[in-house]
Amino acid sequence: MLTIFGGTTSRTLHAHWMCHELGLNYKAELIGPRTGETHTEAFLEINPKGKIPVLVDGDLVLSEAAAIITYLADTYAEPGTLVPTYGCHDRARYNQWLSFIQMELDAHTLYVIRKHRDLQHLYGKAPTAIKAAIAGFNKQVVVASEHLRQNEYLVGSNFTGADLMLAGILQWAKDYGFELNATLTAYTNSQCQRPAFILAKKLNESTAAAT
Ligand SMILES: N[C@@H](CCC(=O)N[C@@H](CS)C(=O)NCC(=O)O)C(=O)O
Repeated sequence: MLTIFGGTTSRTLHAHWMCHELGLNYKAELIGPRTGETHTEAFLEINPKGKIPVLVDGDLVLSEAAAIITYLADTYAEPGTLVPTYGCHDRARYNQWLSFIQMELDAHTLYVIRKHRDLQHLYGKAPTAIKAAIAGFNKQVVVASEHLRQNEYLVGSNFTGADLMLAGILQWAKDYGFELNATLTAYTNSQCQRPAFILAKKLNESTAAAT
């Protein structure tokens, strides 16, 4: 039985969303961040990072949202759907978008805002870093917007894990008060109407442990 650990956050939503796109029968262990649940002895044995999401599929234990969604699509999707097949240019472009989304729109920007504004009681206040993070996000997101002005999807002519990650991140940005332009708003609204997103979001938010 496949299990996904983690609920309530944008990154855990990515993992649940991909499971729902694939119609997988899986177990959702909706543990939340900063609840103590990610630092129990049992969970640290699964993921010593003490972080969610984590996927367990037989002998495989995988953390990192981008790696999880890509593994799921590689393993359980019809070849060439949800993730481009290995060895083609679209696969390289898919990897490029995933790295870009994780680094430029998450780690360097939204996550800095999360840590030093929303969680400043844990990580400290850093107004200059927040200012730079907001500017950085606004600058980098234009790259995605320009691409989507001319293309329906990030890679090729179908929805892939890259769209799943970007739409999830843009939702997070909206929740943080970023104003998305018309292209990004239409794109996000369209991806978030997918039945798999609606089901996964409901599941991801269904724990009382939201922080
Ligand atoms: N690079 C990881 C980041 C995972 C991460 O930071 N997860 C946060 C929640 S979104 C977490 O588990 N925090 C645990 C805690 O602080 O207890 C990914 O993309 O999956």
